[in-house]
Amino acid sequence: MRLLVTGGAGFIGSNFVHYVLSHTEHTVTVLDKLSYAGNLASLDGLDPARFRFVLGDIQDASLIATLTPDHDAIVHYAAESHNDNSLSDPRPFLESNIIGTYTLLEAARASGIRFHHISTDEVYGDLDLDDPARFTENTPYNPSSPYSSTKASSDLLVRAWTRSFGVRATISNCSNNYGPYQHVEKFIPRQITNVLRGERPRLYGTGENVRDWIHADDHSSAVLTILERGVVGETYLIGADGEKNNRSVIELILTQLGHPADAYDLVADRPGHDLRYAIDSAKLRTSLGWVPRFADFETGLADTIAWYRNNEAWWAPHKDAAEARYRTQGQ
Ligand code: NAD
Ligand code: TDX
Repeated sequence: MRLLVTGGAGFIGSNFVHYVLSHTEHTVTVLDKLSYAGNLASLDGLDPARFRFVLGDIQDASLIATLTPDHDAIVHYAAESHNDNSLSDPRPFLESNIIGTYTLLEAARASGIRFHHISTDEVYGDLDLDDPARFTENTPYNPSSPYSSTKASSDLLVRAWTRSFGVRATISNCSNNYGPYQHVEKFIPRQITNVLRGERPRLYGTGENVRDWIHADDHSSAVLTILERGVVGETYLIGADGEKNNRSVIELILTQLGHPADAYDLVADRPGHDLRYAIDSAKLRTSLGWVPRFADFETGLADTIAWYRNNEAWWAPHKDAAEARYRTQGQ
């Protein structure tokens, strides 16, 4: 396949591009506007015979119309992705996540190419800590933040364009990713790079909030599976049974880096902070035979810590700006 990957200079998109080029024969064009979260250095070293980069915005319909004839599928990662930013300035989230997705759907409709939409478990809202239920494809939408409500909006647009206009689309909703190339504003890279710089990790509220962690490579293999074998019109949840509360993740990072497990600070909680996410990925595993490879979070986390230790030149230029934003929020 010839894949047009939007947002391929971001965290999960760049991991997907590396994964596709090393595990398949597909070719990749990345379309990315290089927002503060996009980084061309995340795409260094790729084979120019199978990879090219196009600078541009997913809201630019005429640019996208020039790209669709040369591709078989759009894999749509581009989005404003950080909940905290969506609380301080929601507008870019509406523009990129809703209007951007609409623009790409219109391009898929006009050209007839396959469309895969990358979304999040946050569209389902949150669960109580002791709730035995996990999210499934049938859980009602109930997003909490400006970010998750724009992702929910984009999912609904994809469903409508499939039903009303016959766009050949699939959707995946994945849990929290970790791995290399994640922006230092996000939880795990923020804490790792704080400790590497001699600063204390910052835990929101009491740290009891639970996230369901999956390695970015497992997310990539799941998306590839859906692209190659998924049924058009279907939604698939992606998760790897990785539930952990935030406090235990910070304690693991500190101990893996040789510090006392309690050497962190409690800071102001995120307004509207979702308590717990948990994914039941039985449909993807049963119907498409997908299995995650990174079963052990502690090993995956150790690899990720090693990556940040060895790639300071990648993250250091962005660290001060991210921390300056957090300081204005008391976090
Ligand atoms: P990211 O913020 O690291 O990267 C987003 C990329 O999209 C950046 O390269 C940015 O430049 C680009 N982009 C943003 N707006 C654009 C626009 N209008 N036009 C062109 N490019 C644009 O995000 P991420 O964490 O890699 O998330 C990627 C996707 O995966 C998002 O759709 C997100 O909702 C989804 N997702 C993320 C997670 C997670 O844990 N990070 C989990 C589930 C789903
Ligand atoms: O410094 C911090 N301290 C802290 O306790 C930060 C940055 C976060 N947190 C908490 C908030 C969350 O409970 O850690 C948890 C994870 O925070 P984020 O990395 O901001 O992720 P989250 O809000 O869970 O959303 C992520 O997963 C779902 C991605 O950013 C989304 O794009 C994806 O849809």
